[in-house]
Amino acid sequence: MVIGVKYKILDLLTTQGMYISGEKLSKELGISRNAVWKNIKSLKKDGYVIEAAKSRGYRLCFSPEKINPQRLKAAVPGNVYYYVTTESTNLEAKRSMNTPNKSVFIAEAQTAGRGRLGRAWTSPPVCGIWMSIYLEPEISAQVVSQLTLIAGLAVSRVIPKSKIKWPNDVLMGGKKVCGILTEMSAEMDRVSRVIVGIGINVNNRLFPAELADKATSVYLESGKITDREELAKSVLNEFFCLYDEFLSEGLAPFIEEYSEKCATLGREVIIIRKGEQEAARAVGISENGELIIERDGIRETVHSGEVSVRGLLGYN
Ligand code: BT5
Repeated sequence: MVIGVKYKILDLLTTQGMYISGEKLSKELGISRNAVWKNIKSLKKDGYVIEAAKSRGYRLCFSPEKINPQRLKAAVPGNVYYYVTTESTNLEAKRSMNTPNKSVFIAEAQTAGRGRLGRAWTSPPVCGIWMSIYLEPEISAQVVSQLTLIAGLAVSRVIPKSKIKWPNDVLMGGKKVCGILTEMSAEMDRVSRVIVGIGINVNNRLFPAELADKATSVYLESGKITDREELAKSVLNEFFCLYDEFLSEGLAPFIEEYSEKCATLGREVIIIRKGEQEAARAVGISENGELIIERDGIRETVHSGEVSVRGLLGYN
């Protein structure tokens, strides 16, 4: 049996995260239906649980590389809530009740992973870190978006050779390896809960066609399989350490390091306001974590959501 084919089947099952027919697998890989079946059998022997349903095909239900929530707890001051599959860990954290501060919601797969502004986040099973950190900080609503920068810094400290694309992406080789979605609920400017969602592509070997030119994984950039549980632990240790310092000192102590890691600086950016686009140069990060831009010799700061960076992931 050709080892490569077996892992290609695993890639396809992992990337799709849903049923894929034997016919499609055989066509895509140029092998017979019988060879598909033999490889599936061999994957099952390795500990993968693959469900076969008549007329629908195969679906990956369990992979031996799963994260162990008890072990992850070592890096989490609150509770760990673990899901094999859920819609979105941000959603789970938001819906949760009586959750201790600094808890973590983590899933092997998300069926409706979310990005900003209603965009989708692709979260196939057992190859990434899809997690949300539940926080109850005593900070004003204006400061909450700074937690996105703190999370980005935590991730980029842990992933070698990574860069940050302001405000919420971590890049490797110029492509997106991690996205961050910070959400909050507040009453009268008093923040009651903040959810910092972090998605990291770790061992993904393939991406859907529409993401192929802008997404990457730690595996694709380093050529090495990474232990997701260890990586998640390192990110969480780093995050909670930065977070405590952030609560007492604010963002100021981190601006220098953030700026050094920030791939946005020195680039031409497009500012989008009320549908109008203007070009400017990104020159710095302010004490509040805003982007400082320069246009015709005049400097100003802009918030996230108003900026798109030319040459980095297109204009996305
Ligand atoms: C983000 O949004 O980058 C925030 C992503 C946050 C995901 C985490 S996973 C745990 C938690 N639970 C959730 O439901 N979400 C959080 P944004 O900047 O809007 O980027 C979204 C865009 O990135 C999409 O429109 C795609 O173009 C691209 N994209 C989608 N999935 C991707 C992936 N796995 N890797 C790289 N790029 C992706």
